[in-house]
Amino acid sequence: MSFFSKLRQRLTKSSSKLEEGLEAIIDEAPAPEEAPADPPEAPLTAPPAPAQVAPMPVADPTPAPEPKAEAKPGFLARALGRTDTAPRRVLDDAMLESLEELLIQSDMGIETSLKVAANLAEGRFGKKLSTAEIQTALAAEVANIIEPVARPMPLYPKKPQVVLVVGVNGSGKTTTIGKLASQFRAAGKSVVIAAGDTFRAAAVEQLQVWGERAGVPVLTAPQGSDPASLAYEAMAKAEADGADLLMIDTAGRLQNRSDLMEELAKIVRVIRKKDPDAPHNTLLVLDATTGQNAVSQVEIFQKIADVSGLVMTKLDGTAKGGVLVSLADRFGLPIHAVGVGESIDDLAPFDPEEFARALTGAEG
Ligand SMILES: Nc1nc2c(ncn2[C@@H]2O[C@H](COP(=O)(O)OP(=O)(O)O)[C@@H](O)[C@H]2O)c(=O)[nH]1
Ligand SMILES: [Mg+2]
Repeated sequence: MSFFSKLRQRLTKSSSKLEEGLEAIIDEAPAPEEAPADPPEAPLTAPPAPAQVAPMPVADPTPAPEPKAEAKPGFLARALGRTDTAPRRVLDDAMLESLEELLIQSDMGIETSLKVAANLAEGRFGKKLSTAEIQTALAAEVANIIEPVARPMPLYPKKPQVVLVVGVNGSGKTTTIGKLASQFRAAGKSVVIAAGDTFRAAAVEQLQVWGERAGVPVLTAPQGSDPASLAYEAMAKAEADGADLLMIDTAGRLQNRSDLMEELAKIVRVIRKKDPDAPHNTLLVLDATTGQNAVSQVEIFQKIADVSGLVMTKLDGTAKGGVLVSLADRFGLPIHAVGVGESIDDLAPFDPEEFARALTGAEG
């Protein structure tokens, strides 16, 4: 299976949440379908007050199972390619507000959600839209925001190129290093890994497994020992081996921020003794399932490390994929890759168009 279809498949939690939300919004359309179809063309007689437009005894709108029945013709029609029969709703202020809420719920953040909704409304306000049309428009707006930050991790000719990997515990640093190492290896690069999370024995073992898989040497140090001296040794080994890349794993103990800051600063200090330009990349790994919490993680890590780019993991199985859009909009940091699973191939370059379509469930 191509990675693209895999991305789409893995992002279904986010896209189906958005799609269901959109269908619900369309279904909520004020009822007067029979009445004059186009309000602007209403007769010259005094228009009635629109207040009592839908006096039907509306059932509790949220958990009712029936609305599915109404949504079905639209779905079937779309499946048959008859998009013209899909349910539609006029984009008005109320609908726009519902859209904004839906985007906020998908973890896009308030500012970004308002911006995306406003841009979407431009040129469409007052028009009748179907779910599929909104999905396509949303995908285009999302792509606009994420396009400028979608950049692969820059590779410099310098050997070894040092990649420092930071992020909170459990965000996916070690796994991402394993995936990156094996992908670089497959691309013919030689790699050395430093298991700089000396705090957790499990992290070291985990890296050794990845290293074996990828055929990459993993330098380790006893639990609790100084990660900076390990980094220094690893730098020496990478130089001696003529390795293209040195990837340094780190601990993510944010509970003690000043300790972590000191630890990272020390690692940077010692590797700069060997190369004043190192680290050439400082990757911040973020877990998509933490949703908007990722925003504060970026703020914190920008203070304690010179973050040069982001990797977002665990986009599979979360309905919070929208957070990536909000990060792109807010920080403008390059997003190099996305993680969509636990195995070696589950790290993909960040393709903005594909991501936007997968996130929104838009066709194309
Ligand atoms: N589903 C999924 N799990 C991931 C992904 N990346 C990492 N994980 C899992 O998240 C957990 C924590 O990852 P780890 O690399 O140990 O995080 P670290 O503490 O930052 O080094 C592990 O169980 C990984 O298998 C991903 O993209 N998708
Ligand atoms: Mg780890």
